[in-house]
Amino acid sequence: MRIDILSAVPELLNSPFEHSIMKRAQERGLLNIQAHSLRKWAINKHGQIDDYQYGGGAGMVMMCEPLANAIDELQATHGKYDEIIFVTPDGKRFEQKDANTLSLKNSILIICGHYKGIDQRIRDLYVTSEISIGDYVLSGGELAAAVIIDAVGRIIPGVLNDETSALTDSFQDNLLAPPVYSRPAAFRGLEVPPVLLTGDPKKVDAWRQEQALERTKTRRPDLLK
Ligand code: 6GU
Repeated sequence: MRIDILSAVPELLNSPFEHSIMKRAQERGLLNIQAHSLRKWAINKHGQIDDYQYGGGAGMVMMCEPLANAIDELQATHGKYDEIIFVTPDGKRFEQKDANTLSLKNSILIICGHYKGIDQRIRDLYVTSEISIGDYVLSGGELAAAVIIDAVGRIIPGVLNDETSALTDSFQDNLLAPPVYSRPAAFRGLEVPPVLLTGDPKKVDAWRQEQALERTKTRRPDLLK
């Protein structure tokens, strides 16, 4: 999968994909992530990409031309994107099922907004999906883009070593994950639940299922409806 990102601050995206699972996905050729500076398509020598908003009011708006020229050039070079995503707090809230759907695409462009957002006409003309990562406001879309790319990248087939492990994540079956333990069997007076030491996979599975349900009931009852 190819993922391009358009950003006024691409430096924010330097580290998130250089470690651990995202690094492996790229090394295996399963994921190609490229962050592009919008300033490359600035309207003048000063690097201008934003301007005052019509109608007045505080906050700058990211202009049409830099974004349109950037998208046109990227699509002329790499082909049409399957999705052009704008990350914005007024978008539809991102959930595991959205990550699952995106993980099957061949190419995605993510536009990161800053300031008051981007000119509405770019949303009308180019954007195919508008995504928020939760009900709070970030200072820019870059961290949201990184969250989405991580959630999508790790479930691309072949990225995780243990193919089953993504299936037991919290949310894949609308249940939170059960508690996990490692050595030692006793730590500061707390013991690992004896069922996990029985070596009986049926009992272990039943216990995990019950714990997952219990956690979900107390922490996220909305998931059970
Ligand atoms: Cl996608 N962008 C910004 N700026 N803030 C957010 C967000 C996105 N999702 C939640 N808050």
